[in-house]
Order: sequence, then C-alpha cells, then structure tokens
Amino acid sequence: MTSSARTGGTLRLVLGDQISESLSALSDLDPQTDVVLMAEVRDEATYVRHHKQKIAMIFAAMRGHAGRLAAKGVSVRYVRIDDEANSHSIVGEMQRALEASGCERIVLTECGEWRLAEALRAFAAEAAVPVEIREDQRFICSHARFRNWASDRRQLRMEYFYREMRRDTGLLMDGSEPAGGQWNYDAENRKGLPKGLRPPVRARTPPNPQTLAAIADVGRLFPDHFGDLDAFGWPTTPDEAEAVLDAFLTTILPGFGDWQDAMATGEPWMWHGLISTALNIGLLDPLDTCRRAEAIYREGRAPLNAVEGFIRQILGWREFVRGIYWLKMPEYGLRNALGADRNLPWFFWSGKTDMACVADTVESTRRNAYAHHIQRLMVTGNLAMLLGVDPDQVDDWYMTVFADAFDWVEMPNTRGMATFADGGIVGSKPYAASGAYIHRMSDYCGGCRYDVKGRTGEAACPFNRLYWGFLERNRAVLSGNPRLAMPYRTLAGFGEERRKALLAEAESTRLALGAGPAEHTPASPG
Ligand code: FAD
Ligand code: DLZ
Ligand code: SF4
Repeated sequence: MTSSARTGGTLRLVLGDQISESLSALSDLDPQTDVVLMAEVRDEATYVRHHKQKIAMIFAAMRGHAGRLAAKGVSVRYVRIDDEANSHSIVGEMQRALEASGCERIVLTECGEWRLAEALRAFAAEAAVPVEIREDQRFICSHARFRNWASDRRQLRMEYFYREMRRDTGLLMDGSEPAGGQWNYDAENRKGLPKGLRPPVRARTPPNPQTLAAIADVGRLFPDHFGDLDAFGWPTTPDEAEAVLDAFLTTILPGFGDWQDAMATGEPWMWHGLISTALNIGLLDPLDTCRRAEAIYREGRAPLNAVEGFIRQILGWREFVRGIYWLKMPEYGLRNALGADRNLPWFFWSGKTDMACVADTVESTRRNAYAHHIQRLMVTGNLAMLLGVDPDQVDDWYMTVFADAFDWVEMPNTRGMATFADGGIVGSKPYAASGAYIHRMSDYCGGCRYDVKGRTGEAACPFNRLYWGFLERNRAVLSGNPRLAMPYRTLAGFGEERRKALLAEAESTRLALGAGPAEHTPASPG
C-alpha cells in the first residue's frame, strides 16, 4: 500500500471519519496518477483522550478502507501509528506525502471539526501546490441549504427545519402532506418501561481480525485513555455496519418509538439503533438509512410513531445540529449563557457514586463507549447543568467518553440541548428535571440509596435538591422564558426565605457531590 512518485498526480486525503467510497475527495480519482493518503496520527488520537474503543474503531475502519481501495488498484499511502517516520499530525503527513509522491495538487473533503478545519485551511493557504477543499456531501442538508433556511429566521427550531427536510427529501410524505397527517408523533413516544418488559437481546458485532489487531495496538499505545476494550462491538466495515442496520430495522425499530425515552438498569441498548458510530465515520449513509426505515413503515412492518421518531433523529436532529455548528462556530464553542463555573465531579469518570442512575450510565459509558440519548440528556447532561459545571469540562467529558463523539454533533448537543450553555440556540428551554422524571422513565430509583420523593436533606435525591436552586440561581437568564413560566410562578409562591433555603440546599449538594469552583479544566483521566 505504498506509493511511488506520481508526477502530475493528485494527493487525496481521507480522514478517519471519512470512510466512504462516495467521498467527494475521491469522486474523480485517477488510479493511474493519484495517491490516497490515510494517516493514523497521535494528534488526532489525543486532542482529547478519546475512549479506547473510539480509537480502535477508527484505526480498524481506516485500515479496512485502505485495503479495499488498494484491492481496486488505487495507490494508497497508509501511515500507521507505530511508523517511526510518522510526524503524528495530519498536516505533517500531508507535507511528507507531497514530497514523497511528487503530486502536483491536493484534494480533500472538508473535515468535521473546526479545530482541524482551521489547520487544514492554514495549510491550504501556504502549501506549495494548489489545495482544493470540497464540501462533505455525506449529509442530507448542504451548508448553503442550511444557511438559506436559517437566514430569515429569528429563532432556529429543529421542528421547522425538519419539516423542510421532509419536504425536500419526500421522506414520509404523502404528496404535500406528512404521512398519517402529523409531522411529529413524539407525544406517543414517552412511555416508561412497564414492570416485567425487558428490551430485546442485542447481538454486537464480533471484532474481525483487523479490528482485533487495532484493539491490541490501542491497548498497547493508549493505556491511559478512558474506557475498556473488552466489550468492543462496533462495526468497522461497510458490511458489518449494514448488518447492524438491517438487524435494527427488521427487529428493533417497531419498539423504537414507544420506548425511545425509557431507561432500565443494566440495559445499555434498549430499543436504540446503535448506528451513530457507523453514520459518523461514513460506513452508513444517512439518507439511505432514512429511506430504508421508511420502506419498513410502507411495508407495514413498523408503526408510524416508531419510524417517524427514528427518521426525525437523523433527518431532523442530526442535520440540524450540524447546521448550527457550522453556522455558529467558533463563537459557539465559547458560549456559557448560565455562567457555569464548577468542576465536573470525579464520579463522571469513575462511576463511583450512590446515585444509581448516574452509576449505571457511567458504567455503560466506560464499558461500551456508549450511553443512549436519554441517559446522555437527562442523567449526565441534566446533572452537569443542575450542578453548574463549566461547559468546557462538560464538552471535554462528552468528547472523551463516547465512540460516536465528533465536535460537530457533540458540541451542539452538549452546549445546546443538554446544558443550555448556548442560551437557547438549539433548544427553547433547558431540559432541567428533578428526580421525578428519571423515576417515571426508569427503574433506577428503586435500587438507589437516595429517596426520589425526598426534597431536602442528605438522604433526598440530589436531582431534587439541586433543581429549585438551579432555577433560583439562574433567575436573571431564565425567568423571562415563557416555557419556564410555570416553575418560576411556583418558585415565587415559595416566598423569599424558602427560596434562600433552596439556594443553600443546592449549594451544599454541589459541594457534597464534588462540584466545587473550577480553577482549571482538569485533563481527563484514564
Ligand atoms: P438512536 O437513538 O437509535 O438514534 C438514531 C440516530 O439518530 C443516531 O444514530 C444519531 O445518528 C441520530 N441522532 C439521534 N439523536 C440525535 C441528536 N440529538 N443529535 C444528532 N443526531 C442524533 N450523537 C452523536 O452521534 N455523537 C455525539 O457525540 C453525541 N453527543 C451527545 C451528547 C449529548 C449531551 C446528547 C444529549 C446527545 C448526544 N448525541 C450524540 C445524540 C444521541 O444521543 C446519539 O446520537 C445516540 O445516542 C446514538 O445512539 P444510537 O445510534 O443508538 O441512536
Ligand atoms: C478521531 C480520530 C482518531 C482517534 N484518529 C484519527 C487518525 O489517526 N487519523 C485520522 O485521519 N483521523 C482520526 N480521527 C478522526 C479525526 O479526528 C476527524 O477526521 C476530525 O476530527 C474531523 O472530524
Ligand atoms: Fe437517580 Fe435520584 Fe432516582 Fe437515585 S433517586 S436513581 S439519584 S433520580
């Protein structure tokens, strides 16, 4: 897979989350003259200390992709992580490849994170040869389409964007009307898990030999990164990803709607798709995934609330957050609308806490590099917001711990949806909730040392002890929000003395849980 000098050829960069044969950087590839560059580099593997499974998945997927390209006669310059000459940065590897290959121009597909996009833009401006940066066409909504949609709106709301995407793509449309007469069936998708019902058993993807080799490399080279490798089960090839999607669509999707928001102890997967890693690194195509889900509905094999809910996550939320990211960066990454300034408690890493919901979520995260959406939003995200954790530390945690984490999708979910640090760009109100929500949607509270009915005092559920103090503390920013009118009316009814006591209760809870004032952003531990 090495390349010889290719005078007149084009050097084509393929990054670790660009594992798609349809990548725009490859669209006019000429195997006679061109060289594809793929490089495993420490800069990308360590800019946060990614979960070990994420690095192993990316290295395995990159190696497999390089092998498939080479088998088609493409000249691939593949730089491995343990190559002695490796400069360990993408830009450094492009420079080395340019010198070695004699290529006379460079083509790449825009990358998915502002950090690296900036470095690539700077490289392009200075490079000795022309550098063409192409749009990433693996998304349903182009940058121009999103900007156009956003341009005449005071508020950017996912629901209205989603409706336009439905019209643009024709997904779940009957002529000009939404299938079934409604755009959104979320009201039917909020069921807690009834006693006795367990989620279906899920077959994970057994690591293929190339994946096993990548797992071994990561265990050896990144021992101090977060997370376990033992339970690795992510697809790393298009065929494996296809098998995961197929199994989900044919057997799990019918329950996706009803139990989308439910949580259960020791059940990491519930009825979720487990496809975000494959979508984010390019093994699955989002539009194709949505079309296939629609076909299941049209064939009568899954109900509309399930299929609409699933398609909305991809066509709506996934495209929406990506649009927001590129519209608002880099300023978005500095937002801290609630002035949150506390340290992230250590138990986010260790899982050692008596809070049963948090312990289960962190355990799944460490073991699987995965937690499902409601755990991310209503357990860890909600807790980080109620505690007032510095958004940089929250971002760092979410980027570190999940195999599907990439800035463009992680940041708007974390700074926007989960913690309201963006001040209301992604969501119209904070998803702040007391323990009652977690109690309704899970079986966690039954096995917890804390009392979910308790409001104050050491034995009471910390979510309850934090909730009212959070609202009181952030009154100046939040009380004008019409969607919070009800809780602020309740708070007003409490009277000043009780409000002060609630603030004090929240403060003692913050300190007891280890969310003291932040002096610096600590590095994520192994
Ligand atoms: P399913 O529940 O089966 O959903 C299907 C697909 O819809 C997902 O694979 C995903 O591609 C898409 N999707 C669902 N919700 C969202 C959403 N809110 N934003 C974007 N896409 C969505 N998703 C990531 O891919 N990477 C992240 O780093 C990430 N960080 C998150 C951080 C927080 C605080 C929160 C609240 C959500 C985050 N999400 C992230 C969104 C969502 O939780 C995951 O996409 C989902 O849990 C992945 O599991 P799944 O494939 O089983 O999803
Ligand atoms: C996440 C990641 C990791 C861990 N390693 C590499 C790598 O060694 N080489 C590479 O090309 N890409 C890697 N990636 C993915 C990049 O970080 C990702 O392409 C950018 O952040 C843009 O989304
Ligand atoms: Fe979580 Fe509170 Fe329930 Fe314990 S009581 S599981 S901390 S919501």
